[in-house]
Amino acid sequence: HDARMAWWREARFGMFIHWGLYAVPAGEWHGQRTTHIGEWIMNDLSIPVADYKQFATNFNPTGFSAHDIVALAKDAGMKYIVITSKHHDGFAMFDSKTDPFNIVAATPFKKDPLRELAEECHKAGIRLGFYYSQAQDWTAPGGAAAVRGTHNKETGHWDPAQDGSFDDYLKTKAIPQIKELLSNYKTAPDIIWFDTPTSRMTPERAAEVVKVLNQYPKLIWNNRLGGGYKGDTETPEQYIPAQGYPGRDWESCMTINDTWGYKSFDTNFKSTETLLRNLIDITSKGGNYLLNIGPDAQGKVPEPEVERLHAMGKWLAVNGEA
Ligand code: JFZ
Repeated sequence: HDARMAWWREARFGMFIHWGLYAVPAGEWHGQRTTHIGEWIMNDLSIPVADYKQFATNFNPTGFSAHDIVALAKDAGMKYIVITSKHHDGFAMFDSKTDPFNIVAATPFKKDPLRELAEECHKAGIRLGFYYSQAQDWTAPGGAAAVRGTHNKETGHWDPAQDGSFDDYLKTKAIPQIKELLSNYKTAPDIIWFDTPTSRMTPERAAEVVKVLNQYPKLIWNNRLGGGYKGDTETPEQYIPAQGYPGRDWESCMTINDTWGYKSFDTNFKSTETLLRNLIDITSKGGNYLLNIGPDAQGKVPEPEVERLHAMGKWLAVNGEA
């Protein structure tokens, strides 16, 4: 157990990347701007499944460079990257034979950015993790949706196309895609980062996922699988626990502005000074800092984010410990 966590404990600083189809609307749909985080736009504006899927026909992120992103992480002093392989919208950012709603099969881009990222990370000695939304899936029939607003009080759904059996969704989409993520690339990912289990992820269902995870003895996974599983890491979100988590590994994940997924009009970027203070505060309490960037629909990292990461790296080069 400890040997498996050794690299993670030394890492201290990682890059979270929220990148997906939501970068196309970038916070705005039919003239309406979401007031919430960008990657939730489908849910917050009740976008029908068919309309949301249409975004894929316009998703051609030719500006994406895995090389540049890994170089940016490295320059910032980050030791690992966790990228959204599928967020709550159900769109897979990887080559999936399980489901055609993915970046290779459904977009003009036709390439697998996670493959490129895995290769660049491997070359650069940067560890790689895949975020996977195991329970919420707003475009797959039977996928869960957190119950919000005017949506169905029991299922959270807002479109009949979302209706279906959660067990079927789990068996025919989520678990097969988790297997793909673990086996598609030359090396298995170092981390699977689950999120928002919802009440659907019962102990029995979560156990089916754990069976798969257990085939990868080096794999690290977080505390958001559900079903009572504690996982390897605590994941305080947007805050720094005053005392850390005695006896537990933990990682504060934070946005660099006020959204995870790209929103064209969110310019509320934290200062480099604030970001450095967060890093120092977190690491002094024994945790890791997972700081988010949100590439746009071209695959480009917003310039204010690039600037801040370089500035952090510069400060660390002078004042930090290698
Ligand atoms: C979740 C996602 O819904 C969100 O889109 C983003 O990916 C974020 C990293 O994770 O949001 C959460 C999850 C957990 C908490 C808050 C927001 N929490 O425990 O307070």
